Amino acid sequence: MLGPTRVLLAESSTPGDSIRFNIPTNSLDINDNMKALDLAMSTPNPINSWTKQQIHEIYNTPLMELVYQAQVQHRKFHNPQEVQLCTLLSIKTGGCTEDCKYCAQSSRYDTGTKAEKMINVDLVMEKAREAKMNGSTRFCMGAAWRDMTGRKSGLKKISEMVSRINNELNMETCVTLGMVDQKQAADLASAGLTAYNHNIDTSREHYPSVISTRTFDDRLETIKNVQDAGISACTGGILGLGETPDDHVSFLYTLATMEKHPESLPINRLVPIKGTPMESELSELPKDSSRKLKFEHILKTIATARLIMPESIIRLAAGRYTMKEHEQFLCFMSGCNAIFTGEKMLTTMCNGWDEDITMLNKWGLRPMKSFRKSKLQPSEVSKTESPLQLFDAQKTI
Ligand code: SAM
Ligand code: DTB
Ligand code: SF4
Repeated sequence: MLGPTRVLLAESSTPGDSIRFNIPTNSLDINDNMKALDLAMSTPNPINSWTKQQIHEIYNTPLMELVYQAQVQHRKFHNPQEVQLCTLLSIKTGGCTEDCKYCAQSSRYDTGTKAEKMINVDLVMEKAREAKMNGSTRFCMGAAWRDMTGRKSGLKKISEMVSRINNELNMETCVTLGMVDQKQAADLASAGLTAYNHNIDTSREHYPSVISTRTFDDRLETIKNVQDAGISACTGGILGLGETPDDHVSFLYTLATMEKHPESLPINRLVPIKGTPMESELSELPKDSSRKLKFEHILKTIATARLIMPESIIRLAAGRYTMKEHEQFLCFMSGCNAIFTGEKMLTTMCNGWDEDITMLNKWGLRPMKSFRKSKLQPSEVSKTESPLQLFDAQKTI
């Protein structure tokens, strides 16, 4: 039997023009000399030894080729018809001690978001049930906390929310509560938590310009604690914090060289919040500043992430409501396969379920089933239900 097929590009005399060969290889030992894009496209398993140079090379591939290859990669590792629908609920809003320059919930800035107490378990169950009725299979709960130190009763209540959502609704659960230590991560794992969201937010280099009250390495430690406890890491960041394309490469480098790639990778587009330092800094930048995020850089980041972390679920997160439908479509073409959908993000707007269901149906996409990440071959995909049939079936509990 032939080994894995390696797709090679033979350059012609016209720049950018290339002829494609499928060359069977029985060994991938020759990887060292391969072009980074060829390496990404030929690997049967995720690689975590990427260099910044390789990621830079992929990120700077001409956009049309980059998006095309990302879509091919996507189809090798995921069912191209499936999108994971996740709904978010803020269970403890505002009053946060941290100084994240972008955040509506920091008590340091006058953003109009008031500090509230943690909401009760019954209300959480009501919201989770509503999310399930609308096709979401993952329910994520967020709290405006720096960390879980001294929050024993909070952790107990959250563990109860997690196990009730798992057991009564059979939904996947995710929480984002700030930093956690090994014991807190183990407690959440015992409650049955599927995933923990903790973002690196941006590149190591740009990070100190955004947050001073906890370090980049603090973030990595929480992610390790979560993974060591057997919980999936949902780890990504925000684009549009005044970073440059090199920061995108470095941000992806940190994620792609983790011992285990994030199971889920949220890509937030900054929602500039009036009253935050980030909003005022960005509004002062000249129009043509290289620190202003361009839409094509969102696509390059998503497509590169898909190529170098092929198994991860890439989630289009905050700020999606600011994108036109064709822009969202391009994000999906580049390898996104998950969204937050529902009434609200934490404090900012979200695209509603009905609007999303209409959009996905129009594109021939359907919700991913709970606890299942299909890796069907395209030939098998056509045998599955139509998006509409499945959508309607899932709306009944
Ligand atoms: N307090 C916890 C923490 O910071 O880890 C959990 C909640 S926090 C709001 C979750 C993530 O939301 C942040 O790490 C950041 O990536 C994202 N986020 C917060 N405000 C945002 C904004 N205005 N625009 C885009 N993303 C934002
Ligand atoms: C993530 O990366 N994005 C979500 C989720 N993880 C918890 C949160 C986005 C919050 C956006 C700002 C807000 O709504 O306040
Ligand atoms: Fe607090 Fe999280 Fe907002 Fe930072 S991002 S201020 S830690 S709620």
